[in-house]
Amino acid sequence: MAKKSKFSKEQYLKWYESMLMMRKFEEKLSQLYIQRKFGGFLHLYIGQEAVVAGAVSATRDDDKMITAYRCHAHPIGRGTDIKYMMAELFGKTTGLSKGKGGSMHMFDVSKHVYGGHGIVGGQVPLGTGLAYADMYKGNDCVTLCSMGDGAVRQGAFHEALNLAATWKIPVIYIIENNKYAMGTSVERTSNVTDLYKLGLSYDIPGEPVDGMDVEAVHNAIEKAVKHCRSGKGPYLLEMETYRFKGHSMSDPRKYRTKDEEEQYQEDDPILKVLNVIKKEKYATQKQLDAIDARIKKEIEDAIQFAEESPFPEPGAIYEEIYAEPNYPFIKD
Ligand SMILES: Cc1ncc(C[n+]2csc(CCOP(=O)(O)OP(=O)(O)O)c2C)c(N)n1
Ligand SMILES: [Mg+2]
Repeated sequence: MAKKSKFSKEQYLKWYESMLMMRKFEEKLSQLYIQRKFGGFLHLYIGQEAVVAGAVSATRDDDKMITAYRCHAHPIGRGTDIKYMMAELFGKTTGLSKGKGGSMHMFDVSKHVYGGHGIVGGQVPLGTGLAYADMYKGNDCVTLCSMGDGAVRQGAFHEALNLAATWKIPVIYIIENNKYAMGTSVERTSNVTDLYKLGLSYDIPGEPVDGMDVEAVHNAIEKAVKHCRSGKGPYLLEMETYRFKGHSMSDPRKYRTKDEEEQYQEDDPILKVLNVIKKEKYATQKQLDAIDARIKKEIEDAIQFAEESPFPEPGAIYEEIYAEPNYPFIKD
């Protein structure tokens, strides 16, 4: 008899709704972008949704998340209201960062999501610092610091890992290996293509994970969290995943074949979750249709909210550039 999954019906439905929202939200964004409803860059996470969904289910709400510019799924996974994200994309004052951040800088500190960073690898020392702050304050939070396969070739990544291991900082480095950095394959950037091994020279344990399978992601993060919370220092996970769309909206994808793309489409992480829901009869077709309709309506409402919101006054460009020093965690 097949082994029963340790995950409940509720967990499966939660994963499904959250991942479907990530997907539908971004599919809509790509239409809106082509219609020039907003500008700037747009990098879609489509195909990689299981990584965020599994990370969210295996962590506490007060554990921090930080990532690169492919950053719409992280706040959605944490439950950020998408109307504030849509307004951010539209450059409106009601956006998460008052319209000044845009697609690449989705921050929602109330949900412990710290962006959204455009400099490749820039978030790795920052994430290490977030985790260090928690350690300094004496709580047992961990930080999930995500990055792409391209970011691991940056010096800052290696410096951060060295410090985290030396000081036993509670940070989980999540390398989302989607096989390409823009159009450059992992193989073209280094002899070391097993990215989970990159922490080993700093004594950081690392593992490869099937990043297209939300259960596998959850289990791996759960194990890494246990390690970090118990004071053993950092952990590194290589999520093997794939982005179904181009690097950004202007990418003809000439560096990979149609065959390769189709092969990964068969591994769609949302379809896998849906198949379990159907097989285990966790929801009827009517209930699934209701989830679909709910998501569609929420997205339409978010667009309306964004369109009806005001643009910032021109002078706002000078506001919130510098912050007053405020170090609440420094003890006398
Ligand atoms: C320091 C720096 N160098 C170059 C770039 C240009 N750039 C933007 S995205 C990118 C590729 C990064 O790929 P990866 O880390 O694999 O992340 P993915 O886009 O696949 O999620 C590059 C080189 C940049 N933003 N920052
Ligand atoms: Mg990549």
